[in-house]
Amino acid sequence: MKKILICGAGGFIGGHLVSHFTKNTDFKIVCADIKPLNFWFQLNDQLKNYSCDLKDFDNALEVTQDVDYIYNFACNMGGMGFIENNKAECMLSVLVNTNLLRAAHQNKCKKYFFSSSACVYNASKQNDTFIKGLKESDAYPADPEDGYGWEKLFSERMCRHFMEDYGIEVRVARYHNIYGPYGTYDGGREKAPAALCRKVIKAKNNKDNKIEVWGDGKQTRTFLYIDDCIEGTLRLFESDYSDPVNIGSDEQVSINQMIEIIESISGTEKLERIYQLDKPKGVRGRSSNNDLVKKVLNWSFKTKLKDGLKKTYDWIYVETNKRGSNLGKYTKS
Ligand code: GDC
Repeated sequence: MKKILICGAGGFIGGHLVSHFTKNTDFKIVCADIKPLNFWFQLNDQLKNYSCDLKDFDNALEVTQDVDYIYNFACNMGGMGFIENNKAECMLSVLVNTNLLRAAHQNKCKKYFFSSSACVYNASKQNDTFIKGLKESDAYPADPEDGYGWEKLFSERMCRHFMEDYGIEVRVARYHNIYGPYGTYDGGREKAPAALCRKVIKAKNNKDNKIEVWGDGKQTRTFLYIDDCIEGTLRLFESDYSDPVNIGSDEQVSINQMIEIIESISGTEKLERIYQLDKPKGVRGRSSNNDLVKKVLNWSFKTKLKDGLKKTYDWIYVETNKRGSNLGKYTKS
């Protein structure tokens, strides 16, 4: 039986992948995450679960023992509020990926998946709202998001060189703002879909009729629902395509448009928007070009933003109304 290691298994995407594999597979699954086990979003206590820091090479060596395939989602990350204010912490994730690649080589693992990000793309191509989708080649000449984006771009290249020099098969996905249930929705690391669902729920519960929005709300993004992300990730892993590829939706919306969708899901009146121009905004416009992923993986997203947001909103609604929930509260790096 082949053995798969999922690093970052206590986080959002890693947790969903573990859940997928435990329902649908004959593989033996091993999980690792820096967080204490009680902070994992989806913990399966039937599996071997390591709570350890992969910035330490000895830990990387231990968790990769007898492993055939590795999925690496482990990094210090979050939405704009986190990555803009924690650049050194984000860049230190380079140690996780580097240690895992070295350990994979030493322990003769066969295939390695790296979760990269749309934050690798050249900033000058993202200065307008409603831009054309970013093609994979738009990562160069390099001018990625400061801190977090540089780490992702560097680690992509580290993967490539481990493949060229040591023969480890690598797969690299550039994720475009993945959202859905069992992810962070408060505490400072949350991305816009979860943050705005939480804010609308709070406004509704408190009947205060207004929400705070970072920036002027005209900035655009594409958001990919977690189930589509997992499907694209699996398809990429099984493919023979080893260069980085976008895993994203191309349903580009402004933040204001996303708020309208969330308002209609919540059944509230139009809320007054307090635009906070001094908050972290990131690039002005970002969208995924999906020509390459369609060609090499025959993959496309299926979930419309309004449908994915409904599932996300409903989950956050229940979570925020639960007492004593720890979900989304993990802030230690
Ligand atoms: O945080 P994020 O989802 O990350 O923000 C998208 C836009 O939404 C930003 O312009 C932000 O200012 C705006 N925004 C408005 N209100 C709020 O309450 C809010 N909270 C948040 N968080 N944002 C708000 C992300 C990275 C990820 C990942 C993806 C890949 O950048 O943070 O780590 O790599 O990109 O696509 P975003 O899309 O800028």
